[in-house]
Amino acid sequence: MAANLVTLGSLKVVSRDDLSQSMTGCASTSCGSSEGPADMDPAIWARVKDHPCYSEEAHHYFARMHVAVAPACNIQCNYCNRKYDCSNESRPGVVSERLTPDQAARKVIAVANEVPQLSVLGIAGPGDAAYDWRKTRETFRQVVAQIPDIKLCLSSNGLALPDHIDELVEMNIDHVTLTINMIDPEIGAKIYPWIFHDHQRLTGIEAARVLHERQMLSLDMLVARGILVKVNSVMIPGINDAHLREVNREVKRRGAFLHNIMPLISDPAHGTHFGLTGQRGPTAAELKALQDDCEGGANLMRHCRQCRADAVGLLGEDRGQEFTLDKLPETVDYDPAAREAWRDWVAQEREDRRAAVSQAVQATAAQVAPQETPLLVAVCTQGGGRINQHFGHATEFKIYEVDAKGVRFVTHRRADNYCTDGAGDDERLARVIRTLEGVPVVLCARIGDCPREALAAAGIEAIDAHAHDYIEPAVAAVYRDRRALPAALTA
Ligand code: CLF
Ligand code: SF4
Repeated sequence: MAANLVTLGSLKVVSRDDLSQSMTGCASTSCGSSEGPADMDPAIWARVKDHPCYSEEAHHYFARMHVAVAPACNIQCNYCNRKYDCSNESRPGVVSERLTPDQAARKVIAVANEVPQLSVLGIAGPGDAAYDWRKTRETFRQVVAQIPDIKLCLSSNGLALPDHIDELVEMNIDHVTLTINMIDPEIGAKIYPWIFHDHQRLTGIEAARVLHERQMLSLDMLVARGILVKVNSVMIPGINDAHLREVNREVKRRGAFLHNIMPLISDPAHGTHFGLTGQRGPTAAELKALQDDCEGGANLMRHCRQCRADAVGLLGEDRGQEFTLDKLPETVDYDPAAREAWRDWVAQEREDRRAAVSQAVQATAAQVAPQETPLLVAVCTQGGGRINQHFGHATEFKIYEVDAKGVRFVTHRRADNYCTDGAGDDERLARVIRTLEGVPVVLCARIGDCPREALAAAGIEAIDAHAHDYIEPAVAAVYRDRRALPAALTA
């Protein structure tokens, strides 16, 4: 690769030549690990390594897209109102346009040609992918006929899923998300006003009991067939927040691969029951406390972005507006070249990154006392596992925690980008500073003097000396700078 910057899709990445220089520069730095091949069975790793939701590491490199082909739903959740016309909202159930399976297949192929990071096609509504099964099945069938290596993923409330389990297996659907918010129907009755099952509409405790039984049946059937199951739970303070610990234990016992505890999104403007009745969502601290409390149970996903049902791109970015129906060609043929080149590049990149991480872990363990307190570090990145975004362009910050044991991804925090049309916006900067509360360091590819000074005045150090380095080694280097023992004590 001759050029310093390689452009693959919309993502600019540093070339391998520059990588070596960058590695030399940070060879003594490093970090801890996201889950990777060292942390799991190789056969499982092979199935999740390119799935941005099932592997935190993969979400730096690979993209998912959702196609909104399944509008019908068989239950009502008190946090859901499926709107179709708001392209600015990012939350499950919201889409700009519904698609037929034919339109969806055309869109997937157009995206695959333009977004080489694409590895997963998910159907996550805007209703229930298993209830609206004929459209889900037809979409998957058409796409796989043209892109055989794309991973198929679906999301369901579990009520109708047992009816289609054999077809799921036949279609090689390897990843299924079940939304399970309770294992106690008394609690379920506060979340679900009704369900439609077996030609009947059920309400109250009876509805929640049937839903619970079908969800457990779905989980058991999927696990028995070797399909990887991620359980999504919506954390609803005062209703199921404490109960989700039991949910975590139970889904682990039954063989779920991952548990993703998400915050309730509740706003009267969304028109949901919870929004209109003042039910609040959890604070970031409440969510983290619950997630931390569940450590040791089912493995937790912490990098979920609560995607729209028509999201396109890396998690945290949404390129859906580039691929609306009016912009799609009438006919499109799949060209695998870009996706193949991307996977080759990622394979090499992963090896380099792991070597850097390993060195960094050793350096940190050797130089920092184990009892040193952890440090939170915010990172500006546009993917690729590198610090490669200007501070002013960041619309979210990835938050890492580092101590002598390593570097761990904790969460992301959203913010409005400080720079718009080439100029900084002081009000936005004030909001960014509030977003970074409790995080004393931000790493970015570049930052101007004004925002750097404003951050410093708020007690946040902005560092751009690690531009284009791997994230974890850079985070570890910052930690060592702050916490390393005097050299005489480590000799
Ligand atoms: Fe889509 Fe869900 Fe498949 Fe991912 S999303 S169907 S598992 S491909 Fe991912 Fe989005 Fe979170 Fe879902 S970040 S909302 S967990
Ligand atoms: Fe909405 Fe999904 Fe609940 Fe159906 S299952 S009501 S689509 S959130």
